[in-house]
This record gives sequence, C-alpha cells and structure tokens, in this order.
Amino acid sequence: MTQNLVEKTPVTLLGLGAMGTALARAWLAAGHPLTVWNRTPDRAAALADEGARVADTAAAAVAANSLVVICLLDDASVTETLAGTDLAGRDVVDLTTGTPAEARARARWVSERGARHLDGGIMAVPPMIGVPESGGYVFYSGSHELFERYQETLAVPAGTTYVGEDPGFAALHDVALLSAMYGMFAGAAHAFALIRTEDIDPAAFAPLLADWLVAMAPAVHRTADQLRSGDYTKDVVSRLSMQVAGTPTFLNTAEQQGVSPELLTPYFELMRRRLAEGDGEEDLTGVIDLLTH
Ligand code: FVH
Repeated sequence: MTQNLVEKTPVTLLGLGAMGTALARAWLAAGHPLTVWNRTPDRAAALADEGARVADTAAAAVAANSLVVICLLDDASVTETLAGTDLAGRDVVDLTTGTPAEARARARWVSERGARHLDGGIMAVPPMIGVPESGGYVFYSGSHELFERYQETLAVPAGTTYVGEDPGFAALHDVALLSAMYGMFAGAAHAFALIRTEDIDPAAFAPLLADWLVAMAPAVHRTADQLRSGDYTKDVVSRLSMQVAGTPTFLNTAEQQGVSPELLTPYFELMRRRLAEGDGEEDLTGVIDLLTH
C-alpha cells in the first residue's frame, strides 16, 4: 500500500534500549501509530504516556502491524525475541548491529517463516535520531522493494542509504565505517597520551587534532582511486619509503615521552612489510593488500 500524508504507516518496534527509545520517540513525534515491546516492560512506561501502544509480548507486538522494526542488543537477542512470534506476512526491518553473515542468515530465517527482510546498520548515536541536521543515517540492504515501500517511514528517525540486495551489505558497510572510526580513536588516544606527558592543555590541543583529522580524511578518495586503477603510485603525495623512514621518529618520540607505542606498531609493521615486498614509490594503499591476501 502506498504511504500517504494523512495516515502514517503503523510501526511495531521490538527493543526499547537507548537506540530503540530514540527511534520510538521519532516515530511518535511524526505521528506514526506505534506498538512497542521490550523484554523489561518498565522501559515502555514513558513511551505509553507519549502515545505508544505497549504490547505484553513480542508475539502480540508482531501481530499488531505489518512493519516490524527490531532494535535489540545483538543477533542472539533477536533469535530469543522472535521465538514464538508468527512472522507470516510481516515485513521485518532489523536494525540490530551484527555481522554480514548474521544478516544473511537472518534474511533466510525470516523468509522461511513467510516474511520479508531488510537489514539496517545505524550510523548514528541516540541523540542524533530524529534530528535531520545531525547527519545520522542508516545503511539498508536486502529487499529493494521493501526498502522503497517503507522508505518514507524509515527516513523519519534518520537518513536512509540503500547499499544493495545482498542482506549482508548494510552490516558490512556499518562495520567498515565503525572500524575506521576505531582506528581514528586509536590514533587520537596516542596523540592525547603524547601531549599529556607535558604541560599542554588537552582542550587547546583538541581543536588542532580535530582539524587535522578532517584535513586528512579526503585521502580516502585517493586510496579508492588507486584501488580501482590498481596503480598504487597514482597521484602519490607521500611516498611509502619516506613514510617508513619516518617511523623511528614516532617510536622514539613515544619512548622519550614514556608513551606505549602499541597502538602505532601494528600499522608501522605492515608499512615496513609492504616496503620490503613492494615499491617505495607507492602510497600506503599496498597495506590493504597485506590485509586481504
Ligand atoms: N546506542 C548506540 O550508541 C549505538 C549506535 C549505533 C547502533 N547501535 C546498535 O543498536 C542496537 C541497540 O542498541 P541500544 O543502544 O538500544 O542498546 P541498549 O540500550 O543496551 O538496549 C539493548 C536492548 O536489547 C534488549 N535485549 C538485550 N538482550 C535481550 C534478550 N536476550 N532478549 C530480548 N531483549 C534483549 C534490551 O532489553 P532490556 O535489557 O531492556 O530488557 C534492550 O531493549 C545494538 O545492536 C547496538 O549495537 C547502538
């Protein structure tokens, strides 16, 4: 059925943790009839006051609406929650963070029960939900038909980015971006550890660090271009041989400041291996080959 502007699509939401509650509030604020269920019923009380219907069981919540959105802790909690529910004819959108393999298995499992499946990977933290200017969005993959059918409803809490029919692709994009984030956090932790060894105000250092990370971020486009062309010497700005030659400076500085180099050394080791095996005129892109071959 085509969504119209008067009657908003009813939504069932399983899971009222920090993220589930934020999603619930966004749909309620936009006028969507909302049925919620949570393992610990107390967490639904405030939402009931705000207009949500609270189901006593997950089965009752699933029975209430065609669109069933799931936002639970992990895939095991999804299995536990859906046991005993009748999914026949339901459209299941699973926003629970998981692996690509879990998403693919869940898509099969849902299909075997007569339902359709769309997987989602949330690129937002709860305060970004329902705040379009926050830039938060959700990767979706799986049934494109399902995505199109519900896109307007799914776009209420956060932006939507569809990344393919393979149900595992949303999770893969999600985990890839979050992995890059942890690499950035690791670098920032090392940087703060260095400056903390001296009388330098971390609050004065933070904007320098943030600006530097933003300035370096566009380098990923060059990496993508080199991966596509297979030519890792294309448009190189900083040669691998030069960068490897510089690594002792980083390790010596860490040692002199009394900071453990353990967050840096795995990456430096890969750079050295690539240099030993490859071409010093390359960019750092060759490191990716060492991780995937
Ligand atoms: N919060 C965040 O910053 C991140 C942002 C990116 C996406 N993640 C993922 O979203 C999923 C839910 O996260 P959350 O923040 O809502 O997590 P919690 O506040 O810890 O709530 C967990 C909910 O899961 C329920 N639950 C846990 N185990 C079970 C189970 N075995 N059976 C049924 N429900 C279960 C829990 O229920 P309760 O403890 O209140 O009874 C909460 O509803 C997650 O995949 C993040 O990775 C969030």
